[in-house]
Amino acid sequence: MTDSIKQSVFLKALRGEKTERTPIWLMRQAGRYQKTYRAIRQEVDFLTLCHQSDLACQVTVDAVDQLGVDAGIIFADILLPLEAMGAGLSFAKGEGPVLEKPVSSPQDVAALKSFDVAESLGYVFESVRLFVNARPHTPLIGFAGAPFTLASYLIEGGSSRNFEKTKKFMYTEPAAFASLMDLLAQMTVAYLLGQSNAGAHCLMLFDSWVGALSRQDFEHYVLPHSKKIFAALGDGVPSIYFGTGCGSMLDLMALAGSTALGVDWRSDIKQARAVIGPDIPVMGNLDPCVLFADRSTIKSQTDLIMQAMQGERGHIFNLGHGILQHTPEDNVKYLVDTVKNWSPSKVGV
Ligand code: 1CP
Repeated sequence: MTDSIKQSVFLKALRGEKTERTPIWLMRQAGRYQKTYRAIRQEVDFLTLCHQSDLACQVTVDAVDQLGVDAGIIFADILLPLEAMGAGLSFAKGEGPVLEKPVSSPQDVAALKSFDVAESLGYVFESVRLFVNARPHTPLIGFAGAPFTLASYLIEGGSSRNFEKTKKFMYTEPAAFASLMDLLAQMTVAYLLGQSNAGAHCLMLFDSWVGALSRQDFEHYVLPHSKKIFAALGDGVPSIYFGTGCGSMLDLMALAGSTALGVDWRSDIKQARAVIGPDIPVMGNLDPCVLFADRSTIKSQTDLIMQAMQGERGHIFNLGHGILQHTPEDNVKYLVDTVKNWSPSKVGV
């Protein structure tokens, strides 16, 4: 790792060190809200874009260059490993993901392939290597989906609102559910370590839908697997654990062993920090829908978060979830500039 990366505001904040300003990057900073991304997507479909390392690197670089953010996140998707497991992934036009062979029985779990990550997902490692060469002074985040969130796509066969099938399977087939979570956890560790070996400077675990569970169920069915993952990643590379709707379980998530925690906009960031404790850096947490508002609203909502975290070490600014498709591009850039130039004296200006 170069010295400029080690001393970057992003990695310093992840170490809980004092920084000259608050670092910022944005979940889904590369995506359909961008003109350049849409132009590339006119030519290739989404999975092809993920599979072609040079293109995936290009959209990662475009987001970093256009926004001036403090970290890149490699362009990929949490569902790619499910494709490698033989679940049959496709993206129907204008709709969400479709898994052609959903898991609905213990036999289906037993039939899932464990696989060699380098062979099946080597194209993601190559995208990482290409980015690190292209932007040697920009920290890069590698990522994976967490077992519960991946299991929900496998069991539901796609996106879901209430996770009925997932929870039914979890409650009625606890042994098969646990072995599914185990398999996903093992695969996730290999996949994340592959990304850090390829040069990623930070690893993020997206447990986007775990907030659908009660506290008790999170603790019983999920937390042991998250703990195993972060323990296996070791201390060599910093990590971020993120979920949405997790306000009632942040104290439990803090036990998983990640370096930092991401929180969504439903939580008050200062209260979240109080629950998590001062030693775990916190990432967040502007409502992505604020970016549909006028600039004075974006500024005042940003001020609230910045003021709440003023003087605190270990804050990384982000949205509380990914940038939405129809977000005005200029507003995203305005947010990044606002955070980078923020000072207490400019509040309300
Ligand atoms: O048509 C398109 O171009 C596809 C839109 C798109 C994009 C831009 C999808 C489909 N995935 C992505 C990229 C992506 N996905 C990134 C890129 C890096 C960046 O942040 O810039 C990342 C980190 C993800 C991760 C991801 N994919 C998550 C976890 C984060 C989150 O949003 O909670 C999830 C849940 C997915 C699943 C997914 N991928 C795409 C869709 C439409 C969905 C389904 C979301 C749902 O179930 O509601």
